[in-house]
Amino acid sequence: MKILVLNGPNLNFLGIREPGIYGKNTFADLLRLLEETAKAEQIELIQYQSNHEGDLVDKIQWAYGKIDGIVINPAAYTHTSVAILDALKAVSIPAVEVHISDVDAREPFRQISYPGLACEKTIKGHGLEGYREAILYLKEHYAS
Ligand code: CA2
Repeated sequence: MKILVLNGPNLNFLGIREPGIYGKNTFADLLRLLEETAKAEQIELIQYQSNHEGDLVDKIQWAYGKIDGIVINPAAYTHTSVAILDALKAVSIPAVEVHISDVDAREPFRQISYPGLACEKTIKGHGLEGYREAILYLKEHYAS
């Protein structure tokens, strides 16, 4: 099974600022968790982080016909991006949305997710562990 993990803007700064909201773990820690999970679950995993909406749309389009499942944390684009929503709908690859923080307990503007409308499931507030949960969900439901 091939899974694409997408991370949106500023997530590469994890652990550097705002540890009260996003925890002390760094982006390098997240990459390690993804590698370990992929190895343990015998999954081929490709990860991609970008600060640019169009790059994320391009990567979702690239996944068409190549990837079996997408894990996506669109970061701030969660709350604005119809383009990412449309891309997920266009490729129709099973997707799980992940948020490190519990967005429901934060500002009202964080409580809407456009990409989430095209996702099978949303995991929020479980920290980095949410990414592992998302991978396991996709494996359980979509591994052939
Ligand atoms: O909780 C999440 O995972 C979010 O997707 C993170 C986004 C935020 O805009 C969403 O509402 C919820 C922000 C990611 C920015 O990460 C930072 C990392 C270090 C310092 C500041 C921001």
